[in-house]
Amino acid sequence: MTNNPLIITCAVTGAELSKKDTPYLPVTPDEIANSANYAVSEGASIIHLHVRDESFNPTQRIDIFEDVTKKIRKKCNCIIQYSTGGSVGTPIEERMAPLKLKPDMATLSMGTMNFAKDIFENTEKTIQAISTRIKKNGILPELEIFDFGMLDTTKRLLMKDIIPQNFHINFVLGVQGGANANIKNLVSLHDRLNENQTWTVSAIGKNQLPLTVNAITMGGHVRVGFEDNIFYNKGELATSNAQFIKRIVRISNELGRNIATLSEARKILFKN
Ligand code: KMH
Ligand code: ZN
Repeated sequence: MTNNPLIITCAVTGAELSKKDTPYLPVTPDEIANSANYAVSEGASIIHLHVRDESFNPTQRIDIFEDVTKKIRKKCNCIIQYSTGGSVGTPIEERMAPLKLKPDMATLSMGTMNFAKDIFENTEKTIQAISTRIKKNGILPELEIFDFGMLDTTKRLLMKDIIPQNFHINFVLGVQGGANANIKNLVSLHDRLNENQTWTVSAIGKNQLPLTVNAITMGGHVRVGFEDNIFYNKGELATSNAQFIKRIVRISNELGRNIATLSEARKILFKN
């Protein structure tokens, strides 16, 4: 077991679900900020942020990101990580627009893939454009690795100086079109990282719990929340994001791994 404290990310709402999937999904600015605050109060230190417009559809509108960010900052201290993936089909300029607000972190997806029935487009040109914007605004990128080849792309683009040297990795496993969410895949992906590389696992649906628990024992970090999973147990909807955080905190403590405070999380990720 590692003595590296566990950083918990909460992916509060995502871009793919609606209240039809679960009535507990936060979609208004107040709901998202309250849900983030509750998650942070239970032990999350990173909030992975997507926002919704007035019709509750996913949007990358700057004014809404600004509003939600202000609301979260008023309620609690945490690392705010903006999505640059948006939802499938969001034009690239829109995806990057909120980076102007200089969040602490932002996602950078490392390749084009099938995403359920759609295509999530991240050509080298797109990756370079988002990465340039991330660098320009002094933001720490979290590289979203949905499949094995995306780690090869990461190495290649690092050599070409297209992505910054300091980044966090998130293995997002179980999206239809990407690598399956199983322990063999997690271990193989992890084996390919440099020794000091920080990483998180996100797993879709019922695999969220087993994969995050494995990451705790492997020295990685975890992401939980409605973006990836809406069920607390089989057939039982979670009623809040905080419910997932509480469970991870309890399990991690039982396994003898402390939860990172915000300043510990900052030190681990930002190396300062
Ligand atoms: N909504 C997905 C298409 C990210 O946040 O950058 C992309 C996604 C990754 O959620
Ligand atoms: Zn996301």
